[in-house]
Amino acid sequence: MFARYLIRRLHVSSEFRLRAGAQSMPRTLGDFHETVTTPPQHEGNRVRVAFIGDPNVGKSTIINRLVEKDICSVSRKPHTTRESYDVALTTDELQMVLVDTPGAIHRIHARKHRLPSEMVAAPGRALENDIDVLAAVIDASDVYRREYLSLEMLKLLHQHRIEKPDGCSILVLNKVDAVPNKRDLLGCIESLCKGTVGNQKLRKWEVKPDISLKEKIWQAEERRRMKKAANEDPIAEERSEDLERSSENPDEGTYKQRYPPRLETWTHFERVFIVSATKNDGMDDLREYLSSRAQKGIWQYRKEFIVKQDPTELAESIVKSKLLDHLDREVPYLLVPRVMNWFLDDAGSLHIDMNIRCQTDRQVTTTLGREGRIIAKISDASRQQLCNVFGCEVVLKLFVLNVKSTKKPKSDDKRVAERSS
Ligand SMILES: Nc1nc2c(ncn2[C@@H]2O[C@H](COP(=O)(O)OP(=O)(O)OP(=O)(O)O)[C@@H](O)[C@H]2O)c(=O)[nH]1
Ligand SMILES: [Mg+2]
Repeated sequence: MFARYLIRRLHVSSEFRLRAGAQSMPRTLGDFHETVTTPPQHEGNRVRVAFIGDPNVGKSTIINRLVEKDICSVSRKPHTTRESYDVALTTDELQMVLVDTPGAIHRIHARKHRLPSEMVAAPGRALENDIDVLAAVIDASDVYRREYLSLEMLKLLHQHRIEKPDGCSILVLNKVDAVPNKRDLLGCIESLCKGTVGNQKLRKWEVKPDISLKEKIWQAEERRRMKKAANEDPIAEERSEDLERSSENPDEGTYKQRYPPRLETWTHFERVFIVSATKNDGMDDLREYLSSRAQKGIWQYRKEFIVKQDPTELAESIVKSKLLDHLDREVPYLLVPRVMNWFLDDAGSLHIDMNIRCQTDRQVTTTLGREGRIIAKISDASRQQLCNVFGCEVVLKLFVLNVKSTKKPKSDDKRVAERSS
């Protein structure tokens, strides 16, 4: 037991040493405001890039890989990013500001899943702020959506073209590690760009006449995978139900017949990138291209700036992403982490007390898990990421409580999960 504790402690400490020389997040609100409010004097090369795409396509993961820090919150569930914010990658000569945005969704979808309306407007609002390059991210492993651009995406691409005529847009096909047959990607690009990239016609690719046996096997696997995912993801649930119905009742047609890929294409993409953010494949090319789009100008942020989220908001979004990763179905969407206490001690360790606000006792028990096992995992994973982001030791206390409880709050009413390094 003690050995395991020691190993964990050593592991965390070695991470600090590795990152000691690197830029780290401001650890207090005062430091953060100073970085954001003091105007930069530096003139150099600068570029602003916004990442847009359907929910869960990997926008935040791509930004994390580009800046080589786990700043943006990522989870396996959709709607992890709730608002747009800037993340900067600054070197001596260049400042690249990357804008993470929530998944582009229709307001009806937002209403159905009780998502705030600001989330629908956020990607459009991000484009109002002088975006040089608009990166449209597609999940190449999603066979149902990888061949067309949603209407929301097209609206954003049009908006960008109007607001920044001298800007450009690029297509980023992500998650290629999860595409069994890489040849399929050619067909995807063909239909997404209508065969035109950088004002040049691409070679006409052949469309395969029939589905091969391999593809059929893969589709069966995909169906099984989606059924499993349906327990966690409301979008997957809808899709898997449709898939199930279409295979049972041939009269209803296949999924693709019922929801034919709409021919929504964009012929103004300047470049296409095929990447895998988790495997870090193709990210150097993408970073290099984005750097090449930089132009001379006054930097938007100071050199020390990393992310336009105050430290408490950042900590809350990290814990929220771990709740999404560890809890099933809609429960984690309903939970609200709130920082109650934030304190940097003389030894440089950060002490964070956070409430996880639930609406019912059932949510409290689900979040805690049997003998507090789930909350312990959430707490460990959150603390680990907080240590990396803030570059210091973090003592995190999570309090899971029902805010609607009529019982008088007593100290032992608060169920506590505490993990500290
Ligand atoms: N296999 C694979 N998974 C990936 C890749 N990139 C991201 N993911 C996974 O996709 C899931 C969603 O990633 P996010 O970065 O949160 O996606 P997002 O587009 O920011 O999602 P929202 O903020 O919810 O719109 C996570 O589980 C990632 O680990 C990739 O290249 N390959
Ligand atoms: Mg995101």
